[in-house]
Amino acid sequence: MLIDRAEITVRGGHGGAGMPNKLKGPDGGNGGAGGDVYIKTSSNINLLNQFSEKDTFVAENGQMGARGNKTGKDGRDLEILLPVGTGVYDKKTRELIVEVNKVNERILICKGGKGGWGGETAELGERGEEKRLILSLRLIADFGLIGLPNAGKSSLLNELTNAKAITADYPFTTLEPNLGVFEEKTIADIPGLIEGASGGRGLGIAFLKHIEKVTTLLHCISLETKDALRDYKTVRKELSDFKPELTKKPEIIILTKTDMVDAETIQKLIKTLNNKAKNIISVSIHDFPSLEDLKKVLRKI
Ligand SMILES: Nc1nc2c(ncn2[C@@H]2O[C@H](COP(=O)(O)OP(=O)(O)OP(=O)(O)O)[C@@H](O)[C@H]2O)c(=O)[nH]1
Ligand SMILES: [Mg+2]
Repeated sequence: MLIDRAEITVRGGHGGAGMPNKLKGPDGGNGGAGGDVYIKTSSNINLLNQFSEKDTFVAENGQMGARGNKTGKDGRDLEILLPVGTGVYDKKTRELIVEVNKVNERILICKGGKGGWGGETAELGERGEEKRLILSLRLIADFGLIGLPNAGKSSLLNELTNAKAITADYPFTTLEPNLGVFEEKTIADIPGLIEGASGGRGLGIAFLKHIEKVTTLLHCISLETKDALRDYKTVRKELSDFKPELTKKPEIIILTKTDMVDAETIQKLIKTLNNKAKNIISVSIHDFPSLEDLKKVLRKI
């Protein structure tokens, strides 16, 4: 199951206390600094799963100063792995701290506390900074398969990529987005949308956010339908009700299951939809050449 939202608490290490002087002479060392907390970014989209078991992360404290003017050891930094596409929000202020979009970045999230001075006026170390974070993942993909339930989205993902998404002859087979890779481009298979999804119907809006970072929409319409234009408009309306910007993305209409209808019907439908998208293509997972044609179109984008 893809977990795309989590809450965690992170804290830098506390600074170590300074060592007071002994009566005889000035020999109390400073405390060491507490470790910082960093985010390290990764391409593994399943990383938010780790937080269902553990949700508090604390860097190491600095050590206390010692006699002989010895500074205490600094605490070790802590790294938390997060998938690219994660927005990191401060729960208290509700502000976006950072949105991670590149793999292998290291971003400071909480500073560790400074160590206290040792000596005559020896002090305690500073406390490490603490934050409650909301993590919200939106998949980043070159293509996003969208459409009504049962349109054949997951079946196409499986044909185009190495993914092994479950497909079945009933609506809402896909409950979580699936990802696959087609010649170095990522394709996301988004769960089926129905009328009212943006208002919470069906699987609701939980996964609509995953369309936000998709570059090109692959809008699947099953030729089993009685009214392809209506199906098309239903999905487009949900996109625009959720966020109008989604409808500005480049779109390819894919008429699926061509093996279920005759060629004349397909041609008629293509005409009806012609003014809706520049690219309309028809495929069947049982028709190899049609899949090759689809791949050619995807390669050009
Ligand atoms: N005849 C035929 N059946 C197809 C074709 N593509 C998919 N199907 C069947 O249609 C049904 C639905 O396919 P899925 O790929 O699960 O559809 P989906 O759009 O992912 O559905 P949801 O996950 O529920 O939104 C399955 O029984 C598939 O085997 C096709 O080209 N021809
Ligand atoms: Mg599916």
